[in-house]
Amino acid sequence: MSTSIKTSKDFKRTTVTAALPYANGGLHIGHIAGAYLPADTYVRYLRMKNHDVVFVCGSDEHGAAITLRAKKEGISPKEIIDKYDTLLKNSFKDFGIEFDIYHRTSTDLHKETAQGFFTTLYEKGVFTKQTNEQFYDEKFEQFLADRYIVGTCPNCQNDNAFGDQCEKCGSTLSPTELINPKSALSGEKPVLKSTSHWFLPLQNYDTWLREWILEDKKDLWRTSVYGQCKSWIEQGLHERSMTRDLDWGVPVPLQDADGKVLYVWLDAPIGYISATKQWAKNQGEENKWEKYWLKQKDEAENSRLIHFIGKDNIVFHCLIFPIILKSHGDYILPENVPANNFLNLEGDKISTSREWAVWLNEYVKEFPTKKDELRYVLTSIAPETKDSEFTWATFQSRINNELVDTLGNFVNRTVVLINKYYEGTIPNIDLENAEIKNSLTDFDKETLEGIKTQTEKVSQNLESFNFREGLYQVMELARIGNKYLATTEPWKLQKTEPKRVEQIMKISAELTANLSILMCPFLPETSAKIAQMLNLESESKEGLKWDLAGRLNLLDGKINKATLLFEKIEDELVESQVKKLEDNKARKMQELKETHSRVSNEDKEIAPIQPEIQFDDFSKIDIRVATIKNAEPIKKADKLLKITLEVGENEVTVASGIAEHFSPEEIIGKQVCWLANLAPRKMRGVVSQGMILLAENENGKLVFVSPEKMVNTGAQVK
Ligand code: B3M
Ligand code: ZN
Repeated sequence: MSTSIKTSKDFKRTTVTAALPYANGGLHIGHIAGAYLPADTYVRYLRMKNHDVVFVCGSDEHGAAITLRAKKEGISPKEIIDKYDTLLKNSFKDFGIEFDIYHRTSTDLHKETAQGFFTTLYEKGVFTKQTNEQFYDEKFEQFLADRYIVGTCPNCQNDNAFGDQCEKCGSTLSPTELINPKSALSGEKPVLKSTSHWFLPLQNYDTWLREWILEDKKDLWRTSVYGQCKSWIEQGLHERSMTRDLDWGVPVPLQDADGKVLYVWLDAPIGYISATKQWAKNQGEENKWEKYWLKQKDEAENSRLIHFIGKDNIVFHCLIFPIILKSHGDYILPENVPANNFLNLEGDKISTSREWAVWLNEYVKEFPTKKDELRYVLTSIAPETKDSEFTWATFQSRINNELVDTLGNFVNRTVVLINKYYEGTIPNIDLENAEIKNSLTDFDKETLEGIKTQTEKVSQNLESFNFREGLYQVMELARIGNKYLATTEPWKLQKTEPKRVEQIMKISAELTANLSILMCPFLPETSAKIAQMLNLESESKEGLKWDLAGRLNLLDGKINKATLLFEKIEDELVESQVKKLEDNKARKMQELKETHSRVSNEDKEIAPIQPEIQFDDFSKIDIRVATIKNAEPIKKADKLLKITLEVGENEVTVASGIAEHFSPEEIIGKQVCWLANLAPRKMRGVVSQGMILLAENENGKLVFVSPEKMVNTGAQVK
């Protein structure tokens, strides 16, 4: 039996989550359109209704992708997550996405919460321990998490599919399904090696999922979400490993699990819970989180859980996380998961690696007064039912033709005329008075009815997560207003029928006030500007109250002067933004090409090989492994560092021309190869013994020739 559509009024409270962005990159408009803007719009609506809602998000700081990036940048995962957690948090804040808390999964509170979940499920016997073959990189001596394995997707032949997912066709994969798998660390073919992990047997929940989703959510969840769940369930569910051989993540809280961490997709959704716990702590009410996550004694007191995500996260939020919550037993389950599809950009997929993206922090910095414009465009083209596309030309046309010419024009004419005809005083007409109503024309009544009709339509669409249609219905009210003024033409009647003009301007003012309320969840800054112009008092710090919408006597007394809501987007802006994208793409492609050509040996120019020598010649040189114990600059010698090497029991000094490539502190402790029996020579007052061996990389930077693993100093290099 499918569940009837319940709305916010059917629940005491709502817990809204937005997908935790990985802390290894910035936010682009695809992320915003995909999950965060719809979530923020929805929560603003709930707050306007005084509904008890908590809105949580935070940085997803574990997972292979972060360790990959750390390796690539030669820094630690901690440095990566600290850098991007700050960028993510500031980007959301500067754009006006207003979470109740933006937490992070590297905190101890999250670790305890996630480990607690694992232990509960473990003690309930939910997991099955299996020893199986996993891909292992022999060069890096590391098991490879799914994300570390790259290969060809068996479904769409995409050569850059990951071991867990193909981002091109969205299919979920397992590493052994990849064609020609390669390690993302060493680039070499990984070997299969046995290791033990704890699996979640999804197949054991098949009957429950068929009831909980296929029956109960049939008319409740979006078709695309329901359809994806249906195909997963009908394809046949199987166990999935919930632990990984990684040195970065939430350690598995078991004795025999050294070096193993929780699978990021087990730990991350629990991040919603730990975020709510932290939020409660910040409120000084440590247990306040419970009513937003735990089943209450009286089921009617249960919070409603809504997950806002992109379509690539559906399986984790609709199948895996609910199974974990259900297995635990104390938690509520998601009521709805209004996942969006993907947003494309200027005819291509948005790509962080190719820098084919409009970054949120860059947009806010370049257009600090155009946040609502971006909200408007992204909601108007939101990929709610299928992928959609952002172009700067669309950005321009939507703003100029809809925001400026329709919404801005109507509001401006109404406010200007009321100031012009009545010095800003709203005509004192009670539109609910029967006698007044009878004196109105049919067109007046139709227009007033439009206020109520549009209020109903906008409410219904917000309640059913149809934000694109909801915003369209807000704009429909602005179109009704424009048509009303254009048809009644009050500016022609002012001298002959002043009383009639008072009616027209009162109706226009009340319509404008309703516009301010209805647009508030979608365009908060514009709503506030209109409310300020109309002196439409927001009753509390949350701003306007939703229950004012649809009413006809919201305004009385004086209003303020008109202020400009939007300015036209000029062609130059569109051209410069498209050029910026093209330039970025060209630069990135050039970089990738240069890196490729430099690294691919076949076309690399190398220094000519020295004349041939005999083995006896070679056996004369003596190269040893040494450890750099100390390093310091040499006075008046910019290029030289005075290096002290530990060689077995001895210490030797070498003057090495690497001062422009390394700072002393960054090389202390490094193991190097040292040419031991090169005749000593005096350099800038330092007697240099032997020579440290270095190579020059593709960028002309010097790199040490070091043993692959630590060895005793003094060891001979043969
Ligand atoms: N970190 C975001 C992504 O897949 C992922 C979401 C976690 S929500 C618990 O891009
Ligand atoms: Zn694919």
